[in-house]
Amino acid sequence: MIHDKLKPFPSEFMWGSASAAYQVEGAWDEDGKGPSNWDQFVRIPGKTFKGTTGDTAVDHYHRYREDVKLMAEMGLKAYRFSVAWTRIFPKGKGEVNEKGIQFYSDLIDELIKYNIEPILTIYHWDLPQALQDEYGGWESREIIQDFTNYAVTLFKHFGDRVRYWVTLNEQNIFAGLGYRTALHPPGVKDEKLFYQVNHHANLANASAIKAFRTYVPNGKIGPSFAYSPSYASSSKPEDVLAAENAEELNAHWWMDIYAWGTYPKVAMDYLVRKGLAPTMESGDLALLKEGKPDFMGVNYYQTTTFEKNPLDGVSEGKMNTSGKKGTSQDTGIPGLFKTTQNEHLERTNWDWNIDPTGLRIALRRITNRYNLPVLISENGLGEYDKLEDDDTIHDDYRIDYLQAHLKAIQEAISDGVEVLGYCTWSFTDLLSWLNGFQKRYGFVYVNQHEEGEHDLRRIKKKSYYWYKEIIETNGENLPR
Ligand code: BGP
Repeated sequence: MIHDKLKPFPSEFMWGSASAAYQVEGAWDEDGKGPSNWDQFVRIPGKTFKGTTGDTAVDHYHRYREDVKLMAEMGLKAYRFSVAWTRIFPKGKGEVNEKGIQFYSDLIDELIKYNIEPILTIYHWDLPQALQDEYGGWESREIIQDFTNYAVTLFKHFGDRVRYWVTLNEQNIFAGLGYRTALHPPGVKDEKLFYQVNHHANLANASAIKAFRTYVPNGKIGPSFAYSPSYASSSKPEDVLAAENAEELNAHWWMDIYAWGTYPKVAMDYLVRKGLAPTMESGDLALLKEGKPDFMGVNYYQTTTFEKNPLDGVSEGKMNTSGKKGTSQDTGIPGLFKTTQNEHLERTNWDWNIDPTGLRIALRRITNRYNLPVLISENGLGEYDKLEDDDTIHDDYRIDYLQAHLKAIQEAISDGVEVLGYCTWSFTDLLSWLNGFQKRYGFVYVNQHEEGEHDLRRIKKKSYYWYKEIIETNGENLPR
């Protein structure tokens, strides 16, 4: 659709930014916090870029007041952050750690003081290590009860002040990288277990949403899905079919469950044939149907292009975690699909495709299939930034990236999509899970590095002032 005039952004649009506990907080063993799976994983040699850890991260735990003040100065309308489960329950369950509750309560109050809407993510990948040790974490159905209990604790303490909630961040990524490619904890490669773990996560998600209705009846809740829309590499029908396979197994497999409580039929038939389908118990499907979200949270970074993959074709390829352009490899599932480079798109130094129109396509597909409002819970550009001698950072490439994506959102809104808000990834620079501190996303530079001097100073980048103006004008002056 080509519009001669675009609709304005809604007046209540949440101009936001996002983070996650492990990536910003630091203070990994302070004030009663227990160890998480990430605290343990990063200590295994070779797992992260130059062995970086979140022990200090960007020290948000001690500097949250300074960070929130920077948000307020910018005029930020919403801040999405996650709670570290191990601050609330150091062992995942049992006694509540009051100091953990206090930290998030203070953070929420600080945000509200400046009229910044808190968007609380219950789980952004940092599982209590105690639960991993006791019963394998997500591998066991016991997690459903423990996760629900943890979520209810948050509802009870913060439900009076927090209206927007995200249950699980990128379930598809933490299950996939944890159990398929072994790049995230617990570092397992087991395709069958991956589908089982994912089923448990679906049940935990539904169970928490069901409980939410009792404790926070006026709030809004949904998962955040890492959606990378599938393109076909050519108009050859076999490539189009490969892209259909990918959309069904990489996207509908999650979003159908979230929205409808049902697994997509063709994908399920395939997994049953392969002996990979999750084992279900009676009552599971009923619970999944009771977990309907208020919105679909979407983390959008890029699209993926697919072509036919023969039965003896490509399987797992390498991810680029070094920032050396061109070092990633294609991946695939033989008999289903394989990824291929899209020659129409530029790529970042970490080989992520830059595709603003893909975001519009994502929003359109979600709206057409599920008819749910969308919260864009993450979008941003990870790049090298240079701190100049005069303490400036000229991140025009980030401004270009975000501006083009905002334009695509406005076009989607003009198409008829309901978008609740836009959270950039991220507000301050933070730790990129596998890529260290050199892959930066923030509006605010943090002087933190793998090596050398790092005083954790906060410095506003050029993009900080750009987003401030976007917010002030409610996105009115985006270039056409
Ligand atoms: C998402 C995660 C974020 C964040 C972002 C950027 O998948 O939800 O936590 O890390 O991706 O990814 P990366 O840090 O790998 O560049």
